[in-house]
Amino acid sequence: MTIDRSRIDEDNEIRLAWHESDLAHALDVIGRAGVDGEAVVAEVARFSAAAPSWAVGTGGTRFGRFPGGGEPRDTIEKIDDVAALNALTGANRSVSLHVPWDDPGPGTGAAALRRHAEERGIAFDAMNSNTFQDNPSTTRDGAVSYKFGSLANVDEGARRAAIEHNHYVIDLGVELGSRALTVWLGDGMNHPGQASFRGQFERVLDGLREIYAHVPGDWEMYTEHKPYEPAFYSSVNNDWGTSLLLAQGTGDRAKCLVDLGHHLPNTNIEQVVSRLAMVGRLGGFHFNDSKYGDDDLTVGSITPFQLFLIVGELLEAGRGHMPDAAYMIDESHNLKDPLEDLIQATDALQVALAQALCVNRDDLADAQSANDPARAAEVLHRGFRTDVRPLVAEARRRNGAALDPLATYRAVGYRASTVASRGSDAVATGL
Ligand code: RM4
Ligand code: MN
Ligand code: MN
Repeated sequence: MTIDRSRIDEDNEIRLAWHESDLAHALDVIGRAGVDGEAVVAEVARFSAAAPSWAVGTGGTRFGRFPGGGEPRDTIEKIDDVAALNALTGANRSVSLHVPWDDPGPGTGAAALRRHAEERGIAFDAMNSNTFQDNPSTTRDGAVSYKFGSLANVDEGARRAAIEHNHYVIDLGVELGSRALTVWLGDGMNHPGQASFRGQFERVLDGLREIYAHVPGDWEMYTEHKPYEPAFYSSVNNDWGTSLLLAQGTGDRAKCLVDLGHHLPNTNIEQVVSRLAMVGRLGGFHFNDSKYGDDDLTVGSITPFQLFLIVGELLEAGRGHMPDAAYMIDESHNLKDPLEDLIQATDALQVALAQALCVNRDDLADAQSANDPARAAEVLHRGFRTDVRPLVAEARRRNGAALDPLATYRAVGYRASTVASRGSDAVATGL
């Protein structure tokens, strides 16, 4: 199941005349701010964010899940959905797998996955291991349990199984052509006094070192922090400081991954990004938005100004370009069609990037040197309030994708066709 390029071109054709006049106007406006519009379009066109395999299906909460039908039934079909998404956005050129949810098993499964992805033009982004659930294949058929933690567990058998699982995920990633491993742990405490803070940290660090020893020389390993959930009193890797300690204690290619929903309320995430980039330890990003906690809502839907500032810090770190990092969208689509939500998330990311690129950084630096916060605010807001949508549409068009991806997605009837082929009760595996 794919979306033909010709169908996208056909739909673009209807919008082309208006697009061209909108684009000419936008280029004019930002040119007056001393920003090179062509460079903005080129940088947006270069950007890509991986789609997670677990987000092409409906998400849910612990109170329920309301799947919409036609969801991918296996990893091959998940790759098909990511390819369809990428055909429309031109900016989701890779998929991030979660193991064991996406484990192709022994034999030729991995090679078949890789071939299928190559045929669809999709690469494999960072691999995700899972030791926050008990799965027969990660717990030695139930001989151990992660109930009291994985790498932090006082039970040596559980720690060993968790390390071996991560080694397995790395080996699978090598077969697929991935270049990174993301380790997010559910380890922590639900009750004060349940364990030793220090003991848990030391055991996690030891475990990460053993996992890292298995990571190929051209790979990176990311530690992803999160303040709470599933552990509600304390997480072992609870904040960026701990994540940095773990990375620094592990090795040069151990870096930190920032998930935008994994911060306590009011955390200045753009400052966190600046700090980690400053010390060369910013390795990965999970984009989403939130109002209260790890809500996994649509990127840019609640705090677009914060997203703009975060992307601005990334550009600062990359001297005007998005630095090399594993960018991924980590959302849970509880109400929207997952692909529609991913289309909107990708668009929001591209919009934030274009807005941040529309900030005249020289003007900002001048305002900063002059201790002129009013002028600095003007410069920032000029970028943020620019209607960059024609520039983003143009970047998509140049990538052979859709001017208006949501409208085209609906026009081509992709979901109706997956419901027809996969069934109205097809539900994706995962969370
Ligand atoms: C976690 C975290 C991880 C993701 C899981 C499914 O909250 O964000 O990145 O792998 O959810
Ligand atoms: Mn995440
Ligand atoms: Mn999360």
